[in-house]
Amino acid sequence: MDDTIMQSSSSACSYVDNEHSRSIIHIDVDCFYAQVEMLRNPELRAVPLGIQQKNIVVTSNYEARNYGVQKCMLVTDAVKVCPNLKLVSGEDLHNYRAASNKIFEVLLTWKCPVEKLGMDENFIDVTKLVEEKVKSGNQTLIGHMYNEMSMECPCGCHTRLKIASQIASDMRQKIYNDLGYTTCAGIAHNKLLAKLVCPLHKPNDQTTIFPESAEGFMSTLQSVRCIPSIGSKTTETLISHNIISVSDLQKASLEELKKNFSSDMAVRLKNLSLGEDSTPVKQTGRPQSIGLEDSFKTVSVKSEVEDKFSALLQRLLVLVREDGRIPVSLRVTLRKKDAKRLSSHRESRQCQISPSIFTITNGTLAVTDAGQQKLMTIIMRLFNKLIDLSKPFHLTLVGLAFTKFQERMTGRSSIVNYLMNDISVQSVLNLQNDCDTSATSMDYSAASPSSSTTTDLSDAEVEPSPKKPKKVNWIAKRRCLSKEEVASPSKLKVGELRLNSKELEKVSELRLNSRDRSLTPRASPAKDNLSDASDSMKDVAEGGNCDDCPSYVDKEVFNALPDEMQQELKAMWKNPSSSEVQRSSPRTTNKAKPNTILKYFVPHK
Ligand code: TTP
Ligand code: MG
Repeated sequence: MDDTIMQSSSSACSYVDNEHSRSIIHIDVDCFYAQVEMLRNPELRAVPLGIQQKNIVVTSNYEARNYGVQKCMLVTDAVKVCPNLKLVSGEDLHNYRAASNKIFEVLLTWKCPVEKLGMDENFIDVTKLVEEKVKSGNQTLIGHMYNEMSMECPCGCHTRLKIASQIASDMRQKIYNDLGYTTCAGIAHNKLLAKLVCPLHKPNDQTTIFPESAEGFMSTLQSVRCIPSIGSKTTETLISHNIISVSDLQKASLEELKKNFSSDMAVRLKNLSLGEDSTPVKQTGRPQSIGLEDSFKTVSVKSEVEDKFSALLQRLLVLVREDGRIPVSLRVTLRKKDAKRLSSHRESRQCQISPSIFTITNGTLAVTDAGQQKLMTIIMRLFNKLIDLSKPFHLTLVGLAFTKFQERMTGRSSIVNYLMNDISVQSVLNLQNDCDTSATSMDYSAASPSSSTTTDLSDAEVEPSPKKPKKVNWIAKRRCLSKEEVASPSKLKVGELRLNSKELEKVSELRLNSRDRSLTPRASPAKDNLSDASDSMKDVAEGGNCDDCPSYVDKEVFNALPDEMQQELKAMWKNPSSSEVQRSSPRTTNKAKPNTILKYFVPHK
């Protein structure tokens, strides 16, 4: 290698020399919704296809794109450019979500960190895998390379990225073989570049970019908005300072940027403009919330809102069943139109819900009709808090989301595993939760600015958390159990999912103040979702058909329990009234009952 090249290449790599160590792949499914529909109905493959949501074609197959049908085109315009466009409704996201999860699962088989981004995109950090393969010898790049003229970099990143391109190709091939979807991939040493080069050769192809091409590639982007982490507000600020293209941003001095942004933000903007991005690929876990939203022109009548929520709830329950976790918090979101100001804004309210609304039958999460009715009552109660019904209102969106979940018990230390046969199990505490009291599944009152599987990801404003009742805080702390406590369930004091009397008092007041009861003609004031747990006590106590042991209890397992616990249980089953949690007169009872083993039992509905 001659000196000039050496100098040039080392200077090209100097600014982030050690940052070339990673190999990142970004995979995006081609015309995702359209492919899902084409796989379901192969006849659609041969025709130009548009996927319609409301009056918009959210995506189209490549056949339709040849006619000029673009993503997010109005249906009327799409039909003009392609009169024989076949339109299929894409409003039910169920199949898309299922396909998205399957693709994610295929990618997980490489045992590298996979970060899901939206429905049809994933980042995969294949750095370690590349390290293993680098010795194997084959360094042929697969697919396209951005800027064939790039010079060799001494850190070895070219070799690594070439190997990453082979892995990307294998991944795309497996997604196609196993599931039938064609995809595009971008390969780079960071997420920003991998994502940005991914669509350069569409469909069904892949592109690799080497680090020294980063700055040049970024300068081709016409708008700063093309950079994924630059949002509309930042774009506005930049434009107001005449920084429009990425090239403008590259030329802007750090000092100039610092005048309008925080120091960190200014540096980040500058780095992004040069194609530098050190953000890690974060392994995607299960969503923190599962939500759905429905937007429309205007709804101003309560019964219509109720219908919208009811329809959303039905769909949401399907998602929750697929997810399998038991929701313990529900959020309602509204977008209100302010006719005077010609603007709209979002407002949300959330509250805890009793896990006993959900049942588990044969391992599947379900909700009875009564449970659904309870959920609707809660939803409309939250709605009533958000809307002053004495005045006219205009809504353009309603949203529902389950925002916190209880993991289902499978661990050996579960009391359920000691006591239950294969029956419906609800309201079971997970003794194996993490001990982060700030955000455990017990911390019901904290609003989580969480992401979700669906449109809930959008710019929903999360309402400030309602103040945590001290009791709940205490409960959350109690959830940090020592190993000994877990091993010896009789010592546990965690069965406090129920509200104490004061809280029950608040609940009944809330109920009395509730402006709408039309949804729950059968629900008596003393019995709503928040007092289910105490109902459960009763159910357990009444459930037995023998003196000592209710029928649903596995006697063999019961016999294996410590004596002390057996005695406690027997005594309580014999004398149910002693175990009934204070629900008969919530307004007059102030003392919390001591913890009892029966608190671990849940109703079998
Ligand atoms: P994209 O990946 O942006 O689009 P696409 O996969 O349909 O097409 P491409 O080949 O260009 O990648 O979005 C993924 C899916 O998200 C898309 O199939 C439909 C849906 N979608 C919306 O619901 N609303 C939108 O505004 C856009 C852009 C997409
Ligand atoms: Mg796509």
